[in-house]
Amino acid sequence: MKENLVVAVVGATGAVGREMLNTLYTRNFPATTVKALASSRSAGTKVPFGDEELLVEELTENSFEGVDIAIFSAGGGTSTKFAPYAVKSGCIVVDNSSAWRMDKRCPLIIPEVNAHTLKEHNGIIANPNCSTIQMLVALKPLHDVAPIKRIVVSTYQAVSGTGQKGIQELETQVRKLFNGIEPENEVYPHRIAFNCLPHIDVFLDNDYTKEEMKMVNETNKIFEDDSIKVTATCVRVPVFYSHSESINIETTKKLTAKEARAILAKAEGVQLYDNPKENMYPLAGDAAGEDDVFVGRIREDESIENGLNLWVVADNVRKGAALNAVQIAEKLLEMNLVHVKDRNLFM
Ligand code: NAP
Ligand code: 3JN
Repeated sequence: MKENLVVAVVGATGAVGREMLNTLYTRNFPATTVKALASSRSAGTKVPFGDEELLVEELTENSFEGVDIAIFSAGGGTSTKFAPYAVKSGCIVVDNSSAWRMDKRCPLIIPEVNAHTLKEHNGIIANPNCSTIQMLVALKPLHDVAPIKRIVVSTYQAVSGTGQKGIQELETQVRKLFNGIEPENEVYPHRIAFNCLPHIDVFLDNDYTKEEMKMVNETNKIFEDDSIKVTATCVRVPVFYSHSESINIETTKKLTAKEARAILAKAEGVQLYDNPKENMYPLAGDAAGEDDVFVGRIREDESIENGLNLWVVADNVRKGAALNAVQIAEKLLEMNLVHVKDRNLFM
């Protein structure tokens, strides 16, 4: 393993960046130096790192000199512009945005699902969308036993998926409503407090949202199979942390609910939480702050021959973003892959 490892967190002041620092610290990631980078707006401020604080520096094209691994969560525009400079400096990028996810040169990684494709990396490794990550952590062990033909998913996504401003908007609206004041909407197109919005990210020409199509395209890339049919409806709900998903799968051979439970009980990164008679099923409130993906409500779909329904919940900021990214960085170390083959590939 490389000695004196230097890690940078780009977007360190954001909801994901802060969780990334927390995750690096609590998992004892073997970095000798951690750099906190953000825009000029927050340069000079401090962010917590365990018992210490890190001084936030402004992200520039020269920020990556001497940095081994940079974990980006500062939006697609920042990743598109700055990840190539990082690679040019010999730094490996783990990117949380959608900027590089569908680029053929960039592996799209969920460590429990497709870590083997990490060895093909060219300097930029993409972290999938949070909704894709939790869905595929739960489905991969089933797919290995009974290959999946079709997925129908509806999501119930927490406001932390929109970052600090989403959290703030829900809190402000709830406070105002309880004080008899009609709140304004600044972040979402409609009131999110006491409401559900079937609208995450922008609408595309096919009337799906970009978030919905991310789930489709990322699933095909990660499962390395474009023949798997996926259709998604993504909904923002007034929950602070953890996305919930209702997932229906059609498999190529029969998998009973009992068999599925037995498979998921042993699966890496999964906690089976499925005892309806005791009112036991995964809840957003319980998954918040946890690392695992929780699965319950497993039932055979009685409307088709080989189908299952599942309810899947995970902390979107942790497994959906920060934790998955740090796990990718851990795998890079474990697989001895902390080197860039061609520094100019993305310039
Ligand atoms: P957030 O709370 O709004 O934080 C945004 C962060 O990006 C802040 O640290 C901000 O720094 C920084 N930033 C913005 N523009 C910048 C620039 N030009 N140069 C340098 N830093 C800049 O958002 P978040 O929830 O943490 O999400 C951040 C990004 O992570 C998202 O845009 C998305 O791409 C990705 N994300 C991915 C997932 C996933 O599903 N895997 C989930 C959530 C988010 P300042 O303090 O200086 O403004
Ligand atoms: O809304 C959510 O729950 C997840 C949001 C993810 C997100 C937010 C802003 C920009 C992304 C993402 O990861 O796909 C992006 C992006 O396109 O980078």
